[in-house]
Amino acid sequence: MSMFCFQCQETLRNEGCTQHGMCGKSSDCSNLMDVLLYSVRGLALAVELAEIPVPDNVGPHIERVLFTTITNANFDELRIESLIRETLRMRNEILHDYEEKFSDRTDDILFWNAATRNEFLAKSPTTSVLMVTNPDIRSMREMLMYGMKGTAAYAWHARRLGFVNDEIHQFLIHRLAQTSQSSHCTTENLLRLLRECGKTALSAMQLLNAANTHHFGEPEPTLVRTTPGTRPGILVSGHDLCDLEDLLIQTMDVGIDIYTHGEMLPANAYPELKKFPHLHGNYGGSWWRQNLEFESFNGPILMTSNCLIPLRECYKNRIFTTGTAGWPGIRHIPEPTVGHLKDFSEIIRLAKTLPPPEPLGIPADGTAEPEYLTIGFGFAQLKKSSEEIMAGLKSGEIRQILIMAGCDGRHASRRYFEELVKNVPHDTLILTAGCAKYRGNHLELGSIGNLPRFLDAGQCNDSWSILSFLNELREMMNVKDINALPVHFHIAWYEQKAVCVLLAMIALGVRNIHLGPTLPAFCSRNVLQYLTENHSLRKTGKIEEDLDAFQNEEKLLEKS
Ligand code: SF4
Ligand code: SF3
Repeated sequence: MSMFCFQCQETLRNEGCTQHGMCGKSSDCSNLMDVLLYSVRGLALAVELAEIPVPDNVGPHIERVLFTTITNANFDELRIESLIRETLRMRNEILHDYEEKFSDRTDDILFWNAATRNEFLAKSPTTSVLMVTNPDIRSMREMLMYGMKGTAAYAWHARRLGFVNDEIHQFLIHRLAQTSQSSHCTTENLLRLLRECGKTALSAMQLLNAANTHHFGEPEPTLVRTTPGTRPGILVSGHDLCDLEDLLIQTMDVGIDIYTHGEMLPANAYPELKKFPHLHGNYGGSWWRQNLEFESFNGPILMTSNCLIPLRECYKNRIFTTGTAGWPGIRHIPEPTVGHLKDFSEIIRLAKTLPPPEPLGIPADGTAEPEYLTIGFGFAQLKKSSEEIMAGLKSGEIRQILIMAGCDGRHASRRYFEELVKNVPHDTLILTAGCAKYRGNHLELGSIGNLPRFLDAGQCNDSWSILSFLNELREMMNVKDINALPVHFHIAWYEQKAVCVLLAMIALGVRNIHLGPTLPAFCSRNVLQYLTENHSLRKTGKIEEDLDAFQNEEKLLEKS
């Protein structure tokens, strides 16, 4: 069966995946996701038309659905099918309870029903992205959907820690409802909604930062060990710090160590997580290296969110998913009942029977010194360093700041970001967040004064820390906006959380963002032109030419 998906950077020929996903998603899975998103728009429209407060179960459900359809989160068709059923059930309940509000409506999105996989698949052609025939409207509507997916993912993690912002799920519901109706999908309205989405994305990142720092303390500069120990281990990947904490509690004094992978690396900087002596350190690099690194880890692996890639036989029997992550046939750790921890006992039992991890890329004879990564420059720490950074900028010791953040990916073209970090002048301070950090965090980049030159703010959602710090710096330096600071933005994007962060940056008025390694396939020519003309967004260029800008550009600090 054919499909259409163009939501991520690795989409086929930078146009769209049409037979199967380059990510490993089957066409059926992709088509079921289209139906799921259609169902969730219908649910949102039912809530709007019923003119009721958002029912308690609907807000979290919508977040879960949007997060589940993010690239590399969930490949399990049975889970997608059951989410469709659950969504239709919730919608039908509202239709039933507030029948009078729908008496004059005939919309398919409100009244269609189905129960079986075959019926869902039969429905899918009418729910495809391609049903919107105007390429500009399709482009903006999808960009909005991707921004909402990222926003929902961040809100989901915050909710798990008890932090909820009603305005975020109100936004998601209103906008899903609106964009289910073509009358609302005008250029003007969609542009407005995209700006609104950027602001909501910022709120979601701020909420998650509040949730994380409230529970786990402010991240602090930390050297994270990257060489494994001698005890069996469990490797935790994805973004969910709450899952990591539950696992750390359940593995106290049982003779095994816990390691982070990919986007879980920043967990090592939070005081309430690093206090566990068996949080040993980090193993490996960013998400796409899992098929190279999971084999030699030897122990169980827990995926708490994206990015999951097609599994290799050698670790298939020791990988688990939880939260919104899923893979067909792989054991999934369910949500706990209220007041309980997630039950990771099956993973722990398995870990005890398996050998310890093997070192990666260093001599295996145990003679090598442990290697470390430096992390822990979230907002509070950046703020603490702001006087020093301002003084450096004023004295010329720091000439400029490079923001190299976003996602990593497998294509060779991503070496651009590594080359950039390696070759920018030595008086450039580099700030990073998201898994793009793995393009620079292994390099010896030295320091400026007391500060490492490469400052890692954390996960992709911690881009909020970078943006808030720049705003702080702007105020301290008395310049009128962030664009007047000597800052260069080179953003690596891959999936929809990066789209959410990009919309947040645009909403803040950031200009001259270099986005790469390609521009999104979901942006039509006119939408790209709009972004170029109004926000000076551009594609990352040839590395030599882009580096020239660092040598030549003497940015004047405009006094406000
Ligand atoms: Fe293709 Fe990306 Fe969609 Fe996967 S998520 S099907 S790689 S566009
Ligand atoms: Fe990475 Fe998947 Fe985007 Fe959280 S984990 S930034 S790609």
